[in-house]
Order: sequence, then C-alpha cells, then structure tokens
Amino acid sequence: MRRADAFLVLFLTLSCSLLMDIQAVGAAEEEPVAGVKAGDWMKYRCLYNFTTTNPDDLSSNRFEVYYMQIDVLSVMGHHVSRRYTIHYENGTEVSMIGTEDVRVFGYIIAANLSVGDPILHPKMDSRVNTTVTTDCLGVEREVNWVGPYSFNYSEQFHFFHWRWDRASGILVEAFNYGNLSTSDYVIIGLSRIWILNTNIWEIKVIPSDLDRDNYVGISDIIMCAEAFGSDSTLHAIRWHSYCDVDRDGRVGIKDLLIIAQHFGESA
Ligand SMILES: [Ca+2]
Ligand SMILES: [Ca+2]
Repeated sequence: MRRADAFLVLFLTLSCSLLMDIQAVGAAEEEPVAGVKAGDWMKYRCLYNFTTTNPDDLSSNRFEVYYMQIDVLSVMGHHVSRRYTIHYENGTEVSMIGTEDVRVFGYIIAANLSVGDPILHPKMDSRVNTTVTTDCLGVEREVNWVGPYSFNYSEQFHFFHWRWDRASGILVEAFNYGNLSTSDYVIIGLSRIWILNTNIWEIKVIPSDLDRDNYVGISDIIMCAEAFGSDSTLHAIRWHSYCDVDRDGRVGIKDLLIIAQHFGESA
C-alpha cells in the first residue's frame, strides 16, 4: 500500500469509526453500557475533502457522500450491531452491517460518560473533556466533548474534535483534520460530520422560524436569502444550518418554498 493510501485509510477510519481491536485497558471502572437500542437511527451529513501537492495522486478529490444513516439493529452488552447506509451525491447508496464497541472511539460510545472517562483510541489517551448543555436539533441536551486532540503518527499529523449526546452516546458533531508530509508531496484531509435527524429524541425545530423568534416572517425569508446557494462545505461563510430547512445540506429554492408555505405562522 502506498503511503498516501495508508494515510487516507487512517484518516477515513478516524472519520468513520475505529474498527481496530482495542483492548479494554484503562476502561472506566464501571462497565460502560450502550445508550441506544434496536430501532434507533441517526442521520448525518458528511463532508470529506482532500487536497494534495502531488499532481499524479488520485486521492486529490472530494468524497461525494451526501448523507449517512446509522440504524441500530441490536445491542448486546457493550456491543452494538448497526447498519451504515451511505448515500452518495450521484444517488447511489451502499450499506454495511457491523458491530460497534461503545468503549471505543466511534459514532456510538457509552451512555452517560462523565468528565475524565476514557474513550478508547489506538493512538492516544482520549477522555471526555467537558460536558455542556446545548441545543441539539431544537432540544436542550447534555453533550460530551472530546478534543481538540492531536497526535503524530509516522509522517502524519491528526487533529480532531468530537461531540456526543451524553444520554444516548451517539455522535452529534465531529471535525477531523489530517496531513501527511513527505519530501515529495503533502496531502491534507478535512472532514466534518454532523447530525441531521434522529428518532432517539423528539426534535423540536420549528423549521421555518430561522431566527427563532417564534414567528415565521420576512426576517426568516431574508435570513434564508442571505444564505441562498450556500452548501455546508467546510469553509462556507454564508452557510447557516437553520436556513437548510429541509436538512439536505444545501440552502436552495426548496427551503425558501417551505418558509413561504409557513409564512405568518407563530409558535
Ligand atoms: Ca422568525
Ligand atoms: Ca435545503
């Protein structure tokens, strides 16, 4: 495997889920438990970007993942059987069934972790940094933060910042950066993942009230218009997630039409 390929594999593995077999050394004294159950699902927006200074390297492209859904199939102890379904921007999709260990860094970690509790990782001693209460899809939720962490591995540098819903242990947002520097070229990878929807809690976003003043009015139309055309790409300055009413990762005519349909409504 070329070094560039090895880098991409590690980066995507970090971005998706650590599938490595990690011994439960240093795990919390209390046995971690899953906070999800069969039938739970989460839907995520996923953005991957790679750039390289090597003109011959095919890894210089964007991974055209439109969104990803995770369905929990069964739970046994700290093992969660789940199906990933990745929808690509060209309309195709691929599904993978596998098992997640909630003791290990990934999309689903243990429920109700507290500050200082470990989340097993093959390259570092990652632990919950802080717990905050914040708006998650319109509902106040406790969220566990891990990061920013960074580590060097061979010629690679990795930086990441992840947040999970504390009660369920599901990922709500992740940011990853990695680079590979050799004497010949540099590869830089960025990924960002955030939750769009779930059935684990009842999301309470009033979709068309973008400025959250409990009324759908002209200010919401203006706010959407200002973000019109933006995509949730990594550095989209005008992007605002509230303006993406239909949660498809873009602010477009469909969002404006939905706001217009609800014009005048109040909470
Ligand atoms: Ca409003
Ligand atoms: Ca949209």
